[in-house]
Amino acid sequence: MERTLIIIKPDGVERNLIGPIITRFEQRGLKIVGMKMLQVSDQLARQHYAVHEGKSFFEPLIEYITSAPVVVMALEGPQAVQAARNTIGATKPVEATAGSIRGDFGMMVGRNLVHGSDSPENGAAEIALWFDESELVSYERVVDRWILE
Ligand code: D4T
Repeated sequence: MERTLIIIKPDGVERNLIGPIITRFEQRGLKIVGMKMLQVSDQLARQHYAVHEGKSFFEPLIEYITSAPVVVMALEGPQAVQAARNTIGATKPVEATAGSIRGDFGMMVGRNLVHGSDSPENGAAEIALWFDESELVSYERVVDRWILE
């Protein structure tokens, strides 16, 4: 089973969209195997977005992700990375398909509400960065036979 890291960013929290955003992933069939709310430190933000260091949007991105609490989730499912990214929508909300989270709730790239890992490898690495192993759970859902073949 594949895992992906989802972050409901500060605008999602401040706009009271935690519930509606989690609902999208739950309805899709992805299984939540870790979830918590935290205030992101400057250090964690820089580690998470290290690949973007030096780009023009890097400092505003760090300021944004540390500006209010976030909710982070580890989600599990077959091709969880791709499924979650399709549910999230394109990076620029104006280009995101209607029906996706960004397409329904967002307007600007610097306020794009949600993060989702971009590969299975990054999913595993990001979950290890944001969660302690003891914060992740393993369980069977009775509905799984109606979601997974
Ligand atoms: P995240 O990583 O937040 O899920 O976004 P994406 O995977 O969809 O997009 P990304 O890694 O290319 O960008 C990371 C983060 O930087 C912001 N950003 C990006 C920005 O403010 N201006 C830009 O031009 C780009 C490309 C938005 C998401």
